[in-house]
Amino acid sequence: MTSPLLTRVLASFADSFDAAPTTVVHAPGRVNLIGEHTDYNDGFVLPCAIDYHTLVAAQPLDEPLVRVVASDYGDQLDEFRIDAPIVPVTGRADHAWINYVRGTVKALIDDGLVLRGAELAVAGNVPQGAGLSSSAALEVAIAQAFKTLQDLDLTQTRIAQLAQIAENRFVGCNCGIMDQLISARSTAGHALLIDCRSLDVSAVHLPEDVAVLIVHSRVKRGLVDSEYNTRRQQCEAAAAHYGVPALRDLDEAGLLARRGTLDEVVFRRARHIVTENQRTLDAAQALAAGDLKRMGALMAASHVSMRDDFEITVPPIDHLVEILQRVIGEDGGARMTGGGFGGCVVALLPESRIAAAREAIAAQYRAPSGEAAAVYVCHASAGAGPIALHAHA
Ligand code: GAF
Repeated sequence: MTSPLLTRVLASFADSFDAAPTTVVHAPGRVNLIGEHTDYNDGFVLPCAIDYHTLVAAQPLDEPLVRVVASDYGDQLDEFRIDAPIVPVTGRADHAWINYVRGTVKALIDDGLVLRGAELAVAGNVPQGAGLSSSAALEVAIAQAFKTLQDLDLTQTRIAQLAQIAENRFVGCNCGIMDQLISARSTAGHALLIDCRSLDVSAVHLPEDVAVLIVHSRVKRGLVDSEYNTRRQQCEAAAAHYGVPALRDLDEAGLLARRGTLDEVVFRRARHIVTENQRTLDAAQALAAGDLKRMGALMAASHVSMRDDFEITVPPIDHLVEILQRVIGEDGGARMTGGGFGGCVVALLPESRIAAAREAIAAQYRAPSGEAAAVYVCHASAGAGPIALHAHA
């Protein structure tokens, strides 16, 4: 956690509410190491939280009112009652952040929690629009703020579920549970193998001296919403064809044996999910064993599957992955990460290769807009929770 961010959220709170907060909480963004689009198929994912966060500074209010100020949006202020129906704001793109807050508060109330009013200041440094889950971090941070303020009986898993409900039902994005769950439950220094059906998690230690590199392609994730929903529908159609509750319940033998008249495109979508689930389980083992060669091979296969079967990569992203794979060789791996159609590439590589990776990207990559890629060296961060203010004074 960077203290400039803490300074900023405290200043925003003080300027807006003329007081010091009683509580500050954080929730991290995430990068997914492997297991793409498997979460809404009840499958497996292996993300880690990153050391880029959303902070919420908070104090309770006696009125049934939430007042929230967003430091990242010029200290825009939103105010809404919690004893009346909470409705989305529409029509202004620069107000989009408000619906993540309102949606999360509504999800908490709809879940039966008795909320008090609160004043909140929000500040974050998770790169926005990059596919690093800045929105999940905001939702989880808001839920965490109420949990901490009121000492609510709310597990971290329930926080993730309510944040997902906010995103699905209030914001209108039909995402799975991965982003919210890793933000709420991660362990520092570890990736998390998540079973998206049972929501069981197991922490997988990241090998020492291995860096998590995130490279933002600067390709805007233009088609992500419509194409994301299409992929979901295709996966559901495939599950219905095979007569299983979700593609999680299918293995490669079943996929081939019972293919029948299944449409070719839908078959390839299903093949990505079935093979990606197995790769994710294998990757958790490889990582735990420190076998970066195997991990790199699994990441490479994941990328090919996303490119050819799920068709969610774009040429600049494929190019970035190739550049990184050449630098890394057999000492790690690289693949696109996140929903697709732009956004970021993730690489695992020895720390000693970071400089070479940066040089290769600078020399060989430009986005179609002419922009250079942005490179972030990340450390696996702890999940959402309160910040001990005195430690940062
Ligand atoms: C987005 C979604 F929000 C996640 O739930 C997940 O499906 C991911 O795309 C693809 O793996 O981040």
